[in-house]
Amino acid sequence: MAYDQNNIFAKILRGEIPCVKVFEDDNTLAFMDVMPQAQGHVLIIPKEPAESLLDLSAEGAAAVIATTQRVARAVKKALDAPGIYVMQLNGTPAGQTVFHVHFHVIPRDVSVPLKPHGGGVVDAKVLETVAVRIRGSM
Ligand code: DGP
Repeated sequence: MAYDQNNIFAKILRGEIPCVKVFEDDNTLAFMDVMPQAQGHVLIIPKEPAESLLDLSAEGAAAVIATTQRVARAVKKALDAPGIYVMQLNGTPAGQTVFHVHFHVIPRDVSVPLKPHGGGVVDAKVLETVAVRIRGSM
């Protein structure tokens, strides 16, 4: 399948729809997931157009994993998370719903059940209160 330039993350990268940004550099962007599975759920994407990890260049993969590690450390610190779940889905059968490759960073605490994937939408103002703490820990 050809990369769809109109997928939602391509629109976010072009600034056509808003996101609550956590981090950006020349090759990657990190922003709050609007359907968080836990408080502090962040998505990390390469700027390179690639549907899945299997389509991404080695350079793009290196850049996105470096930012994922950086964000994971910041999320752990900001939210005092006992554990960090890193999730990455490729293809509809694996559960991928947005076809621009992305990594999920999700804080985990055994006493807090993980919310469903693609569940309820959280207001940007609420996400911003968490993002501010994560940005301050980077
Ligand atoms: P996946 O199923 O792995 O492709 O995850 C897609 C994630 O993207 C899912 O957790 C919900 C999130 N998401 C969907 N639409 C938007 C959006 O418009 N903005 C943001 N920030 N996240 C979105």
